[in-house]
Amino acid sequence: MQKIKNIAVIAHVDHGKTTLVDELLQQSGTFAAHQLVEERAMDSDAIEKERGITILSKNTAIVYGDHKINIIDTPGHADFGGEVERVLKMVDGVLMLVDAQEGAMPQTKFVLKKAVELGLIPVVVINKIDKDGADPERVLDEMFDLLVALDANEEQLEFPVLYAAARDGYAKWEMEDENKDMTPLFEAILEKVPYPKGSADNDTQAQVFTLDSDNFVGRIGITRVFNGKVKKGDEYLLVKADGSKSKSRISKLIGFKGLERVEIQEAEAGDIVAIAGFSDIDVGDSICDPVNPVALDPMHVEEPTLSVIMSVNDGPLAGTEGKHVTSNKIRERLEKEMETNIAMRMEPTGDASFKVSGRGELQIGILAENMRREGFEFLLARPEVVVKEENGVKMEPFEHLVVDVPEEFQGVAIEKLGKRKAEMTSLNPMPDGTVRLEFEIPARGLIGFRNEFLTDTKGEGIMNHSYLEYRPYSGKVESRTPGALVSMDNGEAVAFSIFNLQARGTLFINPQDKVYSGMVIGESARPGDLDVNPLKGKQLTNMRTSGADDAIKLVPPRPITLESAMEWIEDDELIEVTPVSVRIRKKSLDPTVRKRLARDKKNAK
Ligand SMILES: Nc1nc2c(ncn2[C@@H]2O[C@H](COP(=O)(O)OP(=O)(O)OP(=O)(O)O)[C@@H](O)[C@H]2O)c(=O)[nH]1
Ligand SMILES: [Mg+2]
Repeated sequence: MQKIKNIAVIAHVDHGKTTLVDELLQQSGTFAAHQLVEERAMDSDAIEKERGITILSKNTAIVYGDHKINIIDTPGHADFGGEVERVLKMVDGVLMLVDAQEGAMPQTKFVLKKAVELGLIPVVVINKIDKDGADPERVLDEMFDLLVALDANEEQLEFPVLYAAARDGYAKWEMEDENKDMTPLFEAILEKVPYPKGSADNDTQAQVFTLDSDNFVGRIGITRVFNGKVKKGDEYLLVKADGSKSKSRISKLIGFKGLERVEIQEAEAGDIVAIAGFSDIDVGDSICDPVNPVALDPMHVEEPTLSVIMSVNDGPLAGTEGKHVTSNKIRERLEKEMETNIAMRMEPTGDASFKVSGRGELQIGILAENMRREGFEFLLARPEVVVKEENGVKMEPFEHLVVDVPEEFQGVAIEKLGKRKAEMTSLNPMPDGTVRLEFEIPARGLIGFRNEFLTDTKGEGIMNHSYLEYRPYSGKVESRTPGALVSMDNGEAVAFSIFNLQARGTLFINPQDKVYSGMVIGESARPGDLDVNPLKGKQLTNMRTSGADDAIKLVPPRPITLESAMEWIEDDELIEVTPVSVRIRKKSLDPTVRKRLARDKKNAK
């Protein structure tokens, strides 16, 4: 029987997980000498490459001495915490990375908490010790205190610690040791991570934790075998979360080797393999012995905290830019997403609209971004937190927020967060002259905060947050103050009128951009919406050429991205998403209807 270790690499965003996995792959000799491997090889998806972040967890396997090490690289952004929760149930140990300068951050706490709850002993890797501001001693203390605060047991408190610079390819047991290679980290994995429990002699029990597809064999379940064996060609029973069962043969069994996949004949308890042959295989499903099936616990991860209404585009430009525009197409696509993404939910809310829930704006934003790249077109409303009722009390999600600001911006940060119902829990001066402020804040208060925070701190503030828990509803929080500049006409924007409108606020559009009545073309400098005309040409002569028009010097518009739009919009606004554009519009395009609504709202106050 093969000796196997199963580990997940977990950390706050950007603390170096994917880079570390690169080095483990390199230094284990998994790649052939001539094989060209790009940086952060595990971030294989297009959006991951573009943004330099991991979105989906991915697994790989290396051979080190007489051991096989299955490694799962996980995402660090708080919105993908559900992904990490699920993966942790598939491994026997974790490499808990922490940046030697930044120290324990909100998502460090979140993932460590989940690991501790599952009884895993973290191998703490203090990474990026090459940084000028690195302070490994302090960070080690922080990690210890964090484990104490998380009620870790005696054994967990005696966690092993290594110091590393993943990018430079070394890890060591003591700071004084020489910077050599990753050998100490390999040793730590072999010595400190327990072997898988379970036995190849028991009845088969395996569980799917990620889905994948293959052009030739269809749906593939990436599966941890907990007991028994899985063999190509044999028949097994698939047990779903709802208890329903179906029998099928394994048509193809795939093992992992570095970045490659290889066909294998069988795999034993303890291993991680990809299985094809079950047409409706899903995340959380158990693959069991057909005679004596004992299903594993279906996976429950924490519920979504944020939701957005997605609906069919009904604006004047509908259908002009997208390929898939109907409610049926959107429904099919969302249903497909929910099969693999167990941290998200979807429910129809009308004929042509769906409520999509997830962990945060980025998670929902990435889904929307993927959809537009696939040719979809749709509208998104303002994100709302998922409010629950517990014993008759209205509850809402709270987040743990850490902001790092230069000292002079401490006052404004505290004041603005106060208005958003944040409570400060600590204030610590950092060695680099910044101040680290920690808060507990209703998730509602964070919507739209990032933009304001960056402006207030002249771009120097850094904020990070992660889900904490549900608490009683905290009352009204402040939202956007500036109004919108709303187009009152349909057509193409004219440079001359954009030039004149610059005095009214910040524009989102360029000359020649398509606009329509009710579309938001900028942020007003004042509160309250303003109807404006971006089509008005210069009154002098109709002989004017577009060349003359170009001569006007315009301030570059504020670019609208999906996520910045989700942060910015109000209840009465929508985002129009198409493969080529992201626009903001008023819910009701008719100016008279809008006036009446505004009046009603005012009277209601
Ligand atoms: N100075 C320094 N930088 C590092 C080190 N390791 C990684 N980095 C850099 O840190 C950045 C983030 O690295 P990633 O490996 O993508 O981090 P990650 O934890 O996988 O990030 P997410 O998957 O998005 O959570 C990259 O720019 C790396 O080059 C290190 O040891 N020292
Ligand atoms: Mg990564």
